[in-house]
Amino acid sequence: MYQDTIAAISTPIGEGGIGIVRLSGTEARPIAQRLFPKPLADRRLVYGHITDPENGEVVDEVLVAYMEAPHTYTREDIVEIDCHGGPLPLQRILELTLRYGARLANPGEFTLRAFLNGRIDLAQAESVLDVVQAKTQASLRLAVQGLAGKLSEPIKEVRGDLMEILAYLTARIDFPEDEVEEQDISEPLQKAQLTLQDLIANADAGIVYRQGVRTAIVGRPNVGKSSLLNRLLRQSRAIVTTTPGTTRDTLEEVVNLKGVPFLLIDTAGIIDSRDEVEVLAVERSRKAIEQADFVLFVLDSSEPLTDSDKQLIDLLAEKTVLVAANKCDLPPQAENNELPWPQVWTSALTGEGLTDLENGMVNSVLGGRVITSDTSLVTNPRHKEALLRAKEHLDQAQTAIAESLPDDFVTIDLTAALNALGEITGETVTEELLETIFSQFCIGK
Ligand SMILES: Nc1nc2c(ncn2[C@@H]2O[C@H](COP(=O)(O)OP(=O)(O)OP(=O)(O)O)[C@@H](O)[C@H]2O)c(=O)[nH]1
Ligand SMILES: [Mg+2]
Repeated sequence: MYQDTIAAISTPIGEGGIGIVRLSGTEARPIAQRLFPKPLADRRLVYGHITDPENGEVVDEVLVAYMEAPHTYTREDIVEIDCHGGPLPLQRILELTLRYGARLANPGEFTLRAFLNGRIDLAQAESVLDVVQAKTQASLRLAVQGLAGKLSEPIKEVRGDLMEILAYLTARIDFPEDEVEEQDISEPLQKAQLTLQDLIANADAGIVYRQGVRTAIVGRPNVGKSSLLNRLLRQSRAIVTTTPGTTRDTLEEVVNLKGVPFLLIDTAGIIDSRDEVEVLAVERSRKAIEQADFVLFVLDSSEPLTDSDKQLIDLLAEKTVLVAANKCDLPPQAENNELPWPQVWTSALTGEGLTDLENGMVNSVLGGRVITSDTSLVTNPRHKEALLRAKEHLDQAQTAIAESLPDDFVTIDLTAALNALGEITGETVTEELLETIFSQFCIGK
């Protein structure tokens, strides 16, 4: 089924120093040799020229590497043609490989083959994309650990333990009591529950590292939202003036705070308004709040709370919020302290409190969890969801045991838990799920 040979341009579109056309499959080498007649040896880089066999025209000067199966990215024969990194040489070489029998690869198909041929599991395959898309050093480190199979290890261990319990219960159902030696299953089950619980507890932090945090900076006009954004970015990105209503268009910038990628969204100050442009701007701010994972609510600490502030507070009810009581260089107003969220004092003017602000933001989104350099975390919402399902089934199995229900009740839940875990590592996975996962890759990966 996966015997056809695929080809794709594996480097980004555009101009670059080099570009790579990659081939994978049993015909990879014969196809390459049609365009590149010099002998290819396993894992040798050979210098020469790609020529069009039809007219003998030289297409580009190249280096060609042949890697023999099974010790390759896909576990199939692979040929990589390094040519000059321009759209034309890459396109011409790709076309020639297609002319001589290769098929254009689907998105992520090289990695899909690595999975289907058993070189990596599904979680590792997904980590490939995380490595490519990593936003900070910390997210890269977690992705590389995932690629190395660090996340899959505990999951495979739990699956192994559950399979043993299941085998024992099945034997007990199939054979008369006295033929199967009594075993305690509650304890190994509890161990599995704890492992899953640990993974789930840290998953939100992991997801934050992988995906970043959409952060809306909101507050009424003129409190210093844009000034704080500039401080966090350490550059004058947003326009700051003494006139309320300066920011009208939403502005987005990424900043890395302690390895956590924050996508900062500066919004227009919210105030009731009849001016048409301002009404639009306010609408955009509301949307920004709705879509945000996290809200930085900026107040002017030198003034009492106004109706606009209170109106905003109502919009923030369901959100994770950090309050920045800004303009703390001016004489304070005591009554600002009654808000139901953590608060830091800042001055965008002097820079005071900026470290507190950054720490506060990181703590708010990581829930105070400390991530050491060798922690490996669940970083993918799909994995977290499957873990939650698996955990729920284990809880039910444990209840069935406690209530001395017949073994079948336990085995049904154990099987369901096994399947849920198998969706993470790929032992139990549907065509649709594979399709969804690999369609996120680009062609050539
Ligand atoms: N004293 C003092 N002034 C500040 C501070 N932060 C901002 N300002 C001043 O407040 C005014 C408004 O700042 P902006 O950053 O434009 O405020 P904003 O919330 O983005 O305003 P809009 O875009 O109009 O909603 C400017 O004159 C800033 O220099 C601060 O911490 N202390
Ligand atoms: Mg502004």
